Formats: sequence, structure tokens, C-alpha cells
Amino acid sequence: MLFRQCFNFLFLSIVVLLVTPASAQTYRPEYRLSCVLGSGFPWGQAAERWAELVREQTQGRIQIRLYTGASLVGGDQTREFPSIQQGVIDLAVGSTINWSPQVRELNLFSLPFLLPDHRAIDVLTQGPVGQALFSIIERQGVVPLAWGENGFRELSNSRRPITAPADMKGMRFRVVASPVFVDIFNALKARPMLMSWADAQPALAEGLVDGQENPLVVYSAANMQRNAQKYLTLWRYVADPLIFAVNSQVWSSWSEQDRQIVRQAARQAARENIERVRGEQPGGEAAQWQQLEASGVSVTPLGPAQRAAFVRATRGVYEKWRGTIGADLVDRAERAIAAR
Ligand code: X2X
Repeated sequence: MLFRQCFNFLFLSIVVLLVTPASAQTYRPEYRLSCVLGSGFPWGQAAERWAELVREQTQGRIQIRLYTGASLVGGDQTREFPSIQQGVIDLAVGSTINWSPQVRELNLFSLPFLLPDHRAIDVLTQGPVGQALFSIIERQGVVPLAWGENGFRELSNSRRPITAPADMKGMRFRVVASPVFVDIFNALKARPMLMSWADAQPALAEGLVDGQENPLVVYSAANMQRNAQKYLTLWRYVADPLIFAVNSQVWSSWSEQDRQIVRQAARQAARENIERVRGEQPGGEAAQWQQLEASGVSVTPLGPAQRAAFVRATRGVYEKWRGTIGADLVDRAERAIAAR
């Protein structure tokens, strides 16, 4: 009798487990999406767009709340990746720069002067190199879905026009707390100051640092010219792709149909984000920096010989980091770029 009751109970439990849709058990009322920049920037707009598409297309089954300023990690943007791994963050639109302290292969995009143009970024992110990077991230418990873009990073400062490495000597530049940037700015004999984005704003305003590096869209939206960042050098030394990603446990708690929706929504938001970032720079940024010049910013585009001097000065850093990133991966990237 007892045996029979036990058996019935077990049988029933198994049936209940099998027929209950995963959604009834595992969907949470809300998911946390982390982003460094807010809605005043294309990056923050991309995160908002992703959340909105997912909400609409899942008929509200997946509600995503956006936390800007990397607030889920107290503003410490280089802690974003481990926090997605641990589930403190459910989703993120994160920068390769901010995740590279943990995912060393992502330093690829920070190899100085590897990427000459947008096409070079695309052959990496949209090709086998991008797939290899996504597999590496996935093995670390984070499911990457699409590549977006923060932009090519340019150099600004409050002191003087920079046309040669010697102009940077002794100048204090705020950089993201990622070791490759320390190496690059040290090689240029400048003084790198490691700081989060949140701390960078007051530091620039108060003149605690002389300069910074960020894409033009960020420079403009953050009104950096008002923070005395009056000299701008267009050197495109590194690019800053974004990755739309989900914590792997959250990902597997969703139905197959909803995963497809989240993936497609990430791709759409990423596509629109890249168009927006690049669309604001028609004709190779010319229109945008001419506008900045009209507003009193001194813009210095580097000619080929000037650029070559920066390439030479940072070559040692490039070679040092080739090994850290993985010589194979860097070789593949170089070949893809050469053949673009
Ligand atoms: O901190 C920065 O400079 C920013 C906003 O561009 C990144 O998060 C990489």
C-alpha cells in the first residue's frame, strides 16, 4: 500500500514536471540590464531599444529594466562581466574594453592602430574572429548575441593640440581601468589615470586630469568641450565594439521561442546602433568634427606620417599584447583586415 502511494506520488510529480511549461516556473517579473552610458548616448539608446523590442515581442513575458551608469556594480564598469557571470546582472550591452580585464582576448580591439576603418571592425565582428570571441565568452557563462558599437576612440585634452607623441609627454589622461591602456599611454610618455566613467566627469571638470579618450559621439553627447576639453585629435587608435549578452542561467530559463525573440531583438538593436553611431559621422566623421570646430573645438586629424609616428611609438605594446590575446587570434585578425 505504502509502496503504491509512493509510486503514485512519484509518477504524478514526473507528469507535473513534464507538462508544466518552463515559463510558469522560471520567468521572473523583471530582468536587470546593465549599461555604462544612458539614453543621451547611442549606447544607452541601444540598450533601451533592446529592452523595448523584447517587451513588445514577448507580449510582456520578459520585462527588462535598464540600469545605466553601471549602477549594478556601483559604477565600476570593469566589474560588469563577472557580475553577469554571477547573475548579479541578467543582461548587458557591454563594451569590449570594460570586459577585457576578464576576457583577455577582447583586448584585440584595443591593439593600438590595428583597425584602420569601419570595414576592418566589421570583418572581425561579423566573421570567424567574432565567432571565436563569442565562443570564448559563452564558455565563461555569458551568452553573447550581437555586436554593437561605441565607436572609434579619439583623444581630447585641455592643454594643447596633439600632433605627435611628444605632445602628450607628461599629460594626465583618464583611461578605463584596463591594463592595455596603461601600457599604451605609458609608451607615449603620458600619465594614464585609471578611472571609471562616473569618476571621469568630475575629474575632467575640475581639471584633475588633462585629457581623455572616447568616441566622438560620446565626446559630443557628454559636452566635453564645456569641460575644457578643447583640443581634439582624430587618431582612431582603438575601436570599441559593444556586445549584447545574457547570463547563461537566465538564458536557459527562457523558452526556445523567447530566446529567438531576445536574439533577434539584440541583432536589430545592434544594427540600428551601428547605423546611428556611423550615420552621425558621414564622410568619415568630417561633418561631425567640422560642427565641433564651428563650436570652438580645435580638431586635429592626423595625416599618414603623423599617424605612423604614433604607430611606431606603440608598436612594442602591440607586440606585448599579441601574446596575451593569443598570437593565433591576432594573426587571424590581421589577415582578415588585410584581405578586407
Ligand atoms: O568609460 C568610458 O570611457 C566608456 C564610457 O567609453 C566605456 O565604458 C568604455
